[in-house]
Amino acid sequence: MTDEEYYRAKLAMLRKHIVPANSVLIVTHDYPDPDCLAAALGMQHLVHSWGVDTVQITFGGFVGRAENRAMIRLLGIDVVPVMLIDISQFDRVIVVDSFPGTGHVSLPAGQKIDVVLDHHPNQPNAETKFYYDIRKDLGSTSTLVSKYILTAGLKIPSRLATALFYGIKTDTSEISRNVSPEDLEMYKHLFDLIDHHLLSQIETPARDQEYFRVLHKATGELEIYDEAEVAYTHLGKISAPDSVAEIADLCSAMEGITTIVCSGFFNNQIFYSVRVKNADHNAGTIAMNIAREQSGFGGGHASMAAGRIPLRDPHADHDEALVKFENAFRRILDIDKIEPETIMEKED
Ligand SMILES: [Mn+2]
Repeated sequence: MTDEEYYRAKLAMLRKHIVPANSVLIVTHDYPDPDCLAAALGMQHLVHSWGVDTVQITFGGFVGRAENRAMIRLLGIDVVPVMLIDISQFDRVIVVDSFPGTGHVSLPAGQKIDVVLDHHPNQPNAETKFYYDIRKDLGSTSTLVSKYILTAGLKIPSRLATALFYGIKTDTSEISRNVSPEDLEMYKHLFDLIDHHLLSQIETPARDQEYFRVLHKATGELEIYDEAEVAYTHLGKISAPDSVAEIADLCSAMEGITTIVCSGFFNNQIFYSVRVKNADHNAGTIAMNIAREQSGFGGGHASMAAGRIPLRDPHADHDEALVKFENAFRRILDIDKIEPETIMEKED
């Protein structure tokens, strides 16, 4: 089977699970990132082309990161928080860039889902009733959706191309992590279609003062475990959970560090992100093991992963839960015997 035949067959199957329908709801993961927003926008384009009138994009949580807010505003992506949506009004439900039941999609328990498109290492089981295309080999869901759109013979308007390109770009760290030949192929294809001026505006957005407060906190709290090449920082109470991903990304640039963990309190949970630049370690496994020990949710890719741990008693001492969390990841990373230095101490 050629690549084209493969995608034609996949597209036909996908279509069969969606049409006929008058209305389709596309759900991204909570606190959406560029990849899931772009994949949703692409699916909206595709599903519209099948004659479906209403195609609404929705998400749980909110959009924290300034780049992602700029993306929604500048590309005019019409999104509505899931709490404002009556899901029963939609004929079909599509989930993009995540897998139901992993704790990252805000849908009511027992909600019927028709289609799931994802590239995370999630495993459907015998209970799985929906149609899925899970491509663990791809660096982004945007790549998969771009392939579908092109296979359908549709034109990709500049606004959509910009979204999909940015989705691939961010999920693969500019074609440097988790890249498959198809990611590269779509990245190159989309490059000629995007609005470069808009993209640069999205990538350098205006930032609120909170961003700089978080940055200050992140630097002040930064602990370095030199011999293990690990850095850790705790942001305290944060006003948007994607801050932990943002700071973890930023710390990835640090010389001499290969593993970064960042945590913060949000909504009576510890949110955390893990980044790994060393092929001997796997961020997804680390995030999953932390979650497992702490009865939370976690997982992801080899180089970037995340999780959250609900605090059982919201009135209890947050510090106690944090100590437990920190002990868990220190044990998992085998750095519990190493005395860390803060970045400020290291100066003198
Ligand atoms: Mn993704």
